[in-house]
Amino acid sequence: MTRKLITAAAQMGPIAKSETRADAVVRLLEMMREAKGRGCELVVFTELALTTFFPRWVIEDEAELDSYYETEMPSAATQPLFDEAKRLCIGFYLGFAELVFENGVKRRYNTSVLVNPSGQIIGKYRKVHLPGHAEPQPGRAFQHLEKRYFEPGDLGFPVFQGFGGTMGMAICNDRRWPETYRVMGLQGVEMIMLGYNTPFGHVGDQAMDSLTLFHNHLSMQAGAYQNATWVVGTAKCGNEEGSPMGGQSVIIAPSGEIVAQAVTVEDEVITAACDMDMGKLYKDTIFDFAAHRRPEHYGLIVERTGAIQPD
Ligand code: CDT
Repeated sequence: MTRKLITAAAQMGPIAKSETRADAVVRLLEMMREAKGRGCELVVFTELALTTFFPRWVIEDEAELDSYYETEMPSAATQPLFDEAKRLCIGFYLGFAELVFENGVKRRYNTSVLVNPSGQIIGKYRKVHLPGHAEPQPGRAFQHLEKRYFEPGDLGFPVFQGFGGTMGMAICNDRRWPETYRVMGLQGVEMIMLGYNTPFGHVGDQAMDSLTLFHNHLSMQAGAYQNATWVVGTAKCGNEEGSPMGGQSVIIAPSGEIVAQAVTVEDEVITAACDMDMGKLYKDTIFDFAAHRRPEHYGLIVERTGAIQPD
């Protein structure tokens, strides 16, 4: 019996600064219902799906900054997502800014949760690879202050049993780092879900900026293939408060092939029937880690070349 998981990536167009949580949730609910209508059991929303991408601005006022974060999940504003998921019997991945007090210390994370079709949170991930900078950079039309507004996640890259498989989460910039996929690959991950907000022009180098969409797919397709896993990448995109962001949300098979791709930079649901057994073909052959990986030799190579020691 094959394990088919019909999955949606629910891409979001821009969220204006003036839009409320309730406005965003209405859009997410609409896409959740569309996904269910197409037979999906799982819908993958984007990174920071409840607000505009606020790290583009310097926000000095703490109360204003706090207003972009969730202090509880679910909250009154997000409860409708959980209720509708339960009613429709569909799970979801949701990215949001998280504010918690730990031992009296205020902590901020860029977080995602995985919710099962009963409306219960079965997994939580906090973004590890925070891009951009902590201090505003002069001359930029838009900042990228994730290092100012978040601290690196402290939960590692765990995997979760759910949806008939082994599920993992990542967030945006994580997708560019092979370690993200490999740490979950070593735990047998079968589907990695991730959301992203990727502004054009963030590097300031024309040649690299023109490759933004290519690098988006390149990293996710490589991560999928090299770890024999499905990857679902969901964008927030379009022109958000004057900052254009890349779309092209995708569902990628363990072969590295794109099986579904968004064609707009607006709210758009794409779906695929993901065979969760497909990764086994690769895990048992070309990427049989036990048979072919040689971690004991990586250190020797590093020592001989005088490069840095492996972790
Ligand atoms: N949200 C996020 O991580 N965005 C980054 C932008 C590039 S770094 C300024 C990304 O990797 O897509």
